[in-house]
Amino acid sequence: MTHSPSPSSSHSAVSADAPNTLNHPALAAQDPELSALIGAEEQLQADTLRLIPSENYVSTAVLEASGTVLQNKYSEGYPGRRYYEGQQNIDPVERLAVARAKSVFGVEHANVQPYSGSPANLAVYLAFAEPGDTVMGMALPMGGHLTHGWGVSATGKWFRGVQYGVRHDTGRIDFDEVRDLALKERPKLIFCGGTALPRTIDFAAFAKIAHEAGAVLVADIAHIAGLIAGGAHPSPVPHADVISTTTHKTLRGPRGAMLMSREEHAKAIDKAVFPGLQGGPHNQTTAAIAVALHEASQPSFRDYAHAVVANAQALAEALLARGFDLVSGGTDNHLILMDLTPKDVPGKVAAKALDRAGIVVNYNTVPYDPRKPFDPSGIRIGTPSLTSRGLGTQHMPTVADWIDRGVAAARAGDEDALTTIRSEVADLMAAHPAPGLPAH
Ligand code: DSN
Repeated sequence: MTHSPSPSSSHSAVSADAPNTLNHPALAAQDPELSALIGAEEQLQADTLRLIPSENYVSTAVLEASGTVLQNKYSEGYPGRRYYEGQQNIDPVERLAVARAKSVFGVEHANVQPYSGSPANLAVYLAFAEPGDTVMGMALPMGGHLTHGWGVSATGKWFRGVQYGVRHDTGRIDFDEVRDLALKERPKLIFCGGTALPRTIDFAAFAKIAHEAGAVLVADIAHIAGLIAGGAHPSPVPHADVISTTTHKTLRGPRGAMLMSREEHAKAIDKAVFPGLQGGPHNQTTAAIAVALHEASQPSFRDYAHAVVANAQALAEALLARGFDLVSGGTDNHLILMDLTPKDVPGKVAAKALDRAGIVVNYNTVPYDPRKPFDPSGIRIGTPSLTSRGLGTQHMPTVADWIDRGVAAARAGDEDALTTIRSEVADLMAAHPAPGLPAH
């Protein structure tokens, strides 16, 4: 049996000029200004090649669950232990989401209430550390996340963050360096994972170091949760003490987050999320997480996760063939980090030009970047969204060609070339409608 890697879509043609308002008639009638903006965003998402690796297209079912009357209900507490009455339907919704998270990831405990990735990570600090404690994570410019103890974040201000990176020559983590730092600094928490890591995370190696240093290992799998659910990346279970993830990236759910662990940490995590950090959970998001987890448990999602990686690797090869410098030389997952220095174009200039060409990426620092974060040397791209539209490895040379021509046009200031690419992109996108977008 074959399975389509794309979730079901009711979408058909996407080429109308006027913003769509038919999908939300009440909003269109009551607030045409806002309705037009949403319609324009639907059109933009339909027509452009979205390469930001932390974005995706959710299914119509996930969108529907997000926009329900569950929005109207307060539910502080946990199923069976709420501070408000009227939880007859909310408790089963949250129990369903929790059960599905436990089943998809093979964990003993799941908390589906964190509002997003940063609050989820902050709850981990609250559960396992005291202000002023030392915590360790990958430095932001090396591919880590703000909440892994980086200085400008609350986690770097209220805790003492010590940071590891990747090697200059390989672009990969040096586990001897991580071990030396951990044994010297004895952090309470060690975070692995990040936002710009193109390579497989060796959870076992991190666990060995954390164990030796007496630290709690936190695997932040926000970027790769869908790949793990689909068997396209090794799982942090049973290596990590705590697993933190957002639900809206490769997992293809609503904007939300989860914390998972063994049973021994369940109480500490739950207490930290509520009442430690948050008030009432966003029940409409909990429901949509449950839907996404149901989708992630289907055989077609395995195909999707593997197709995301195959597409990223095919795209990396095609970019290397066009002379691009990829951090670490390629990718094992959904993400590619490109240093544009040899192309003589700053990352931000390239990102803005590609945006005008209908190719949406983000500018990004590369390890040891001599430029500033707001004007860095690189761009970051990924394949979760295009794979959700059903694009396959056969399309990746075309995508690489557009990026190549777009970067060259950015260097030359050739707006006509960008306009030509934009129309080629729109043609391919029209042939591969995105999930969740209404017919225009
Ligand atoms: N903003 C997310 C990303 O783009 O990777 C990380 O929080």
